Amino acid sequence: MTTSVIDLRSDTVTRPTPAMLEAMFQARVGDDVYEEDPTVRALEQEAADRFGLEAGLFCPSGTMTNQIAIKAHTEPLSEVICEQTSHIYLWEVGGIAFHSGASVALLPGNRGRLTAAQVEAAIRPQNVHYPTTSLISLENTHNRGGGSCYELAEIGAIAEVAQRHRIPLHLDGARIFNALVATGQDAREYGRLFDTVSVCLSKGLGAPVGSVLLGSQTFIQKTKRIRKVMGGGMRQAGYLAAAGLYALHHHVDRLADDHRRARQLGTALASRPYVAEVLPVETNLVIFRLHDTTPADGFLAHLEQHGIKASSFGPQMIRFVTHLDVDDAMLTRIEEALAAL
Ligand code: TLP
Repeated sequence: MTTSVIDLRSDTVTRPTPAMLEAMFQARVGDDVYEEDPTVRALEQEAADRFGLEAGLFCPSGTMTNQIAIKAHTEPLSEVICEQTSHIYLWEVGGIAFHSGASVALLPGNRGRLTAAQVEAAIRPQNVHYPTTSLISLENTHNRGGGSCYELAEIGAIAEVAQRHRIPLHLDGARIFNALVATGQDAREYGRLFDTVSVCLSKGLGAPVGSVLLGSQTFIQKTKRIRKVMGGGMRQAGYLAAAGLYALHHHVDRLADDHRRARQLGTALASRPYVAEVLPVETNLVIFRLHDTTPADGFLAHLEQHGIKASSFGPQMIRFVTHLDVDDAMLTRIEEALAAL
């Protein structure tokens, strides 16, 4: 009997469902650099409307939407305030320095979340020795924080600080739909509080490729040149946008299943003697620390023998991610493998 591999490394690993593939095959397409792809336009507008923002820009990746936003909001000799483990700083190859020539003010978060007081204290006073603070960036859900979600009230307080100091506020919302489903918050509240929002379609939503950057009409117009110079101007991208539209229509509510399965895995892990700590499970990411007596390499090798892939997330830290391609039968197999160690 062959058993399928269970891939818990990321929610980026999903493959399109047959229905999503069918939607892609049926897409009406054109050359998007000429702004003639009707499906890309439909996706950009629908994503913008959901957040109550004016316009959208379809890009190949979340790294690109974040880095384009940072480039458009900042200038050299300025600084971005963000959390010290945020994706834009930790996992985007130093892109803030490379693309924007900007500095970063790194703040320690509570599982990735910042407070308004922390942000306000990090805003630079006018002084020739300092860069100017040009952008505040938050991440929700927070990846390194274990899929943690912000309270809307805290974001509101940070947005108030940003507005008072006339500093734009960007959201890395790679997993914003996970946050919305887990908390019951309204996407339009995010559009009210943030100047720009990056939304990924190829994480929990299950599209093969793509992210959308949302903002005002003027801002998005400006970002088109930046996307072009980064090589992100795509042609008949409607085939990909169709997958994104399908995901928005069919894969949002089901994120609750991923969250339930992640909680179940969190509980199973907490009961294992070799697990020292499991971060609170709020969405689809489960981050846990192994006792020093169980080396992470050996633990991952044990899982591999059971056909399970997971990733190391720092010394003795492991991340499990639930997604569209992890079902309840697989959960049983994972629990058996954990019990067998
Ligand atoms: N995150 C990936 C890895 O890069 C770590 C993952 O497996 O979680 N923002 C956040 C919060 C992300 O988690 C990611 C991807 C991105 C942006 C970048 O998205 P892509 O991979 O589309 O460039």
